[in-house]
Amino acid sequence: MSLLHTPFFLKSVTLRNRIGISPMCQYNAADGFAADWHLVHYGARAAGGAGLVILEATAVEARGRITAGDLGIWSDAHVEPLARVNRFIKAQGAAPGMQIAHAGRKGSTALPWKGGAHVAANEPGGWEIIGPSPVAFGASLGRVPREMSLEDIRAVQAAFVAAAKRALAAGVEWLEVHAAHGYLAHSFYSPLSNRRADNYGGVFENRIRFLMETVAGVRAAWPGTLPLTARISATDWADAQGGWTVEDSIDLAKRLKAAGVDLIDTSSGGCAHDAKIPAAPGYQAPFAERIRREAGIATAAVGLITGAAQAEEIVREGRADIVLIGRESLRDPNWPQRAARELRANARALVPEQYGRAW
Ligand code: FNR
Ligand code: 531
Repeated sequence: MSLLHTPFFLKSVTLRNRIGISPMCQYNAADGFAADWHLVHYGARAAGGAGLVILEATAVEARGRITAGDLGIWSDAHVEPLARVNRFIKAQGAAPGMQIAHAGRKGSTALPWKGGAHVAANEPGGWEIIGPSPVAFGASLGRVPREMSLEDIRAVQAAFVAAAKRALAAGVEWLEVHAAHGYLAHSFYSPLSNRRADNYGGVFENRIRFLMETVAGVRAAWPGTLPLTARISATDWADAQGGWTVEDSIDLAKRLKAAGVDLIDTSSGGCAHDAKIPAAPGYQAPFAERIRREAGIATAAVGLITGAAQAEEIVREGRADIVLIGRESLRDPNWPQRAARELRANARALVPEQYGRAW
């Protein structure tokens, strides 16, 4: 009996299986608007049998984008195009999720396939980047963010709250706050990027304050019946340099749980540009396991999960409640169906009627 292919219940949402599609930027939006690519891309993965499809980092304000191609939800006009995608995802039997995000000091960059370099504020497609402190991500990239004032902090937190309300209007049922990969919220809690002397910097409680206040605002705006999750970087992979550690993450997870977060999506890295990350199959699952056990909160495991048996073991061993598939789902949108067949679960149930004869 495949545990990977059993339902997962979180608040009022039921996932048909433990397989989610990890949020992955498509860099294909104009002014933040979802369009045909997003419908086809996310629709195909919902039709492919995933229990949950999490839309990519969706910027809460225009300057919160990584690139000019990022999705956004800073305007009411963004809602209907997103709702069109979410309606299709839901019609396929998957739960529509969304990650709301702010790139902070890692914003204003060229598309990855155009080199991904920083774009200066005064160049076309560039804008001023902001962060907790004037500390560049990767000195070589020469991009020093403007240190955020208290007004900036309040404005960005309000943008996250407004984004949550718009996400609800867009049919999102699973909302994830992006607090990983060196983006704004992570850059506040990591000592590597936060050098502030006010009560948003210094000791642990101060560095997590931006995230905790943002989560409190989002939780209050998001229906209590729907899941609210957070993606964190469990470690900066820079312990020797005084970076954020797994122990920090366990403490943070306990506080996020107390603040009403329902699941921790456990990734890592992104803040120390020169960190040596020992990437290997399922290399981040141990972080999900420790947080799940020691903070007593549901977790998602992500990172080089490509095989059905590998995913099954992560769930069966209680390392995480769900697995998120990233790049493998770009290679094979039908991965959940194939995993079901491999694990002798009901693959046919995951196949659209229109495609039934093929199976
Ligand atoms: C990503 N990743 C990512 N993560 C995130 O939190 N928000 C995002 O929008 C994106 N965007 C993105 C785009 C692309 C093209 C890739 C390849 C990755 C990270 C992704 O969700 C996942 O955590 C990692 O890729 C590791 O999982 P896999 O790909 O090894 O399964
Ligand atoms: C990949 C990445 C994964 C883990 C740590 C740092 C970087 N990124 C992350 C993405 C954008 C593109 C690729 C986001 O989190 C938005």
